[in-house]
Amino acid sequence: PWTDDEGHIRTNRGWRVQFNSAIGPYKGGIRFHPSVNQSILKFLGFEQTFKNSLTGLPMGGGKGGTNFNPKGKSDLEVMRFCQSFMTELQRHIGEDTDVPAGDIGVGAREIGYMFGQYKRINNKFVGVLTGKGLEFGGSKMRTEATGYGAVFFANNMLQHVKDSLEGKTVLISGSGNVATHAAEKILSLGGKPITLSDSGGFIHCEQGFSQEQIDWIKELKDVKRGRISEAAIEFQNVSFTENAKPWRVSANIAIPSATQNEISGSDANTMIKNGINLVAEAANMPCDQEAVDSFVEAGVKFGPAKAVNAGGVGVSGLEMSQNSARIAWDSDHLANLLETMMKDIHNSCVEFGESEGGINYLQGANIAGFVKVADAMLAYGHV
Ligand code: NDP
Ligand code: 2IT
Repeated sequence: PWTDDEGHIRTNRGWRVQFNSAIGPYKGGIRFHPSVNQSILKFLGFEQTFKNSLTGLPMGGGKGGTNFNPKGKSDLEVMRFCQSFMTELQRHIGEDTDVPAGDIGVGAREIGYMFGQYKRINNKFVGVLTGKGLEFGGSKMRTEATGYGAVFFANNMLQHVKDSLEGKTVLISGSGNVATHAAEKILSLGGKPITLSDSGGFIHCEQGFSQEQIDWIKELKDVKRGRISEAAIEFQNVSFTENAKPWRVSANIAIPSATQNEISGSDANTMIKNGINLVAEAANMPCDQEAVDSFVEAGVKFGPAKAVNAGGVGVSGLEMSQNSARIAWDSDHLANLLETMMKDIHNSCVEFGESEGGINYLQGANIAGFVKVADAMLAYGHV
């Protein structure tokens, strides 16, 4: 329960799914979105278990969330909701038990309110959440990690077949944390991010978004909490298409970065016809099963979410290490660790995914992630 600005008491449901702790404390994000239910959090917790295993760090899998809709809420309403949510959640989590982080609708602001409430109640300053502000135990590079990591992974896939990002056009969906940082890294590695979106529609810039435009969009989303359509009013070379996804635009690469099931089988067939030959899932399971099957059958290089977006939780793991040791590493060091981690994950996918038609990244990521968790569970015996 939380109190809105008119003084009315409102109620939302919240959950935490603690899926598997065989190789470390439960670890995974918290999502604030009206579509959240227990079923969605269970699939996310399941996937998180194997993703976290792929990072090579000691983290189990979990996921949490609520059907609270942060859109249109004031700062104080969000604060009161976060405090109420943490008042319940705090008894279930801990730096060695379960360490939540951000996800859709949960960024630095929400983590700050939740960490503050945990600290207030427990009188302990510990790394119980990741994605914290840099002033109070957050790690450099965590904000950028998921989007940057996804692009490093896509780049590794290209380099494996002696190709590169240079000059490639890239469709990106979403315009939040993951999407904007993916766009930024694509640009810095010589590619052209040409679309971004939100739940209202998508924007398209034929020559590719500039860093200045990406910065403007970050500010629009993070600070002004505006809509992506506003970018088409601000910039002459940007167009907006209402109530549509970017998948009909011709390009070389797609990096879906908004939400689950955002690419259907028929979207996939359109994308294949229009020349997409690499898909890297930066969101969690953005391609539905038919879409995955279509891409794999058509020989499109397909990077699955649990490998592609593991850089986010990977740097969360590094935030936990820094918190435990009470130290703070610099950006260059963390950027190197992230890049190396993504390379190692790519190598694991290659090792377990080798097949006649090239690398099957789906198989590679599933097997590589599973083996360690299964071995640990067997080693523990049973009671
Ligand atoms: P944000 O809340 O920062 O941004 C989400 C973006 O996706 C917004 O543009 C939002 O538009 C759009 N979106 C969300 N839900 C829907 C929907 N149902 N239909 C259409 N558009 C939607 O979230 P993140 O960038 O953090 O997360 C994006 C994806 O990446 C998620 O799948 C998340 O699980 C995954 N992920 C995130 C990580 C992280 O570190 N943050 C780590 C690994 C994976 P609108 O504002 O209109 O809702
Ligand atoms: O889906 C994910 O991997 C995340 N939302 C990040 C989880 C984390 O603990 O950093």
